[in-house]
Amino acid sequence: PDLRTEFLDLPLANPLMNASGVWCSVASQLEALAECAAGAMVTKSCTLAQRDGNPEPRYRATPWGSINSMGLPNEGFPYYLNYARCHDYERKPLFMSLAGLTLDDNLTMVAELREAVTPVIMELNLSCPNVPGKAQVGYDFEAMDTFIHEIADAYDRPFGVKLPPYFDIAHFDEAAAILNAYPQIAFVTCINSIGNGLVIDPVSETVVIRPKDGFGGIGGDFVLPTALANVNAFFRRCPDKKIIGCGGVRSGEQVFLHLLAGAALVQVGTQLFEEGPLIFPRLLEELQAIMTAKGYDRITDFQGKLKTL
Ligand code: RRO
Repeated sequence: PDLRTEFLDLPLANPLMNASGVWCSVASQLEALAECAAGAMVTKSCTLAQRDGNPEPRYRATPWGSINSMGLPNEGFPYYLNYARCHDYERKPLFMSLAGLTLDDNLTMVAELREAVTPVIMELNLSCPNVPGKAQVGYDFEAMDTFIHEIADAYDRPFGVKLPPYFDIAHFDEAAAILNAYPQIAFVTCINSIGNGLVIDPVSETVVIRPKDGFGGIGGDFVLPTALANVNAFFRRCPDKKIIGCGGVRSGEQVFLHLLAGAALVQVGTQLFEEGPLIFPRLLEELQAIMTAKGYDRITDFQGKLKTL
């Protein structure tokens, strides 16, 4: 089967990429992603200035997924912009995730990105759950509309937004209506981690990460049905936008499910953290095996073709 695909008129070898935050914080990791089998890649969400993030331990995997409260540790916007300037775009597209602590910080970064001579694609993170004292913009629809309005005014290229998971049909409707008012929003990435879960170790009777009394964003197997629901909800509601799926991918089967639900590209977070970039050739082989068994020759044969009863 042929795994080649397109995104915003760019050709990709396949629809896989990392989820922002995993394996993309420093140049050595970004270079590994550039060389690996993934069809595209994204940088760690950045702020204007470098940040150390929250105290460790701040990530823990369990057999069913992960919890993290990293707190936006990153090398700062200029570092990732510098990587973006050197990236080999012939090899694969590069996305740059922005997560400024304020709207003004985002506007400053966007103004620089606009002037930068690089085809990097912006993914605006509206859903970081882990900065103490900062509510997620994606859960405050008025703030989200204002944010997007100002960014769209300041940025003259197509861009995307990374959303938190929603759990109510009314919220899917409201979020989609806001996004649909901005033709410049070319894609929507669903989902960020399910915010503020709590993993408890029954033996030690303690939480497993230090920040925020143990509360953190949940990823991995736990989040797959929520991720698929959000992908499909926005796929149905935003016909003029692309959806990037993220959440609960550990084998080719979950990649297949995201594509079926309407994802154009599929990101891998928790399981990439656990396996490293060699996960990508494995996922691609597993996806191809599923396609072969089903008689599908290319991704468009089933992408977005989820059946209802
Ligand atoms: O750095 C983090 O704590 C973090 C971010 Br910015 C995010 O968007 N999602 C997440 O699970 N962790």
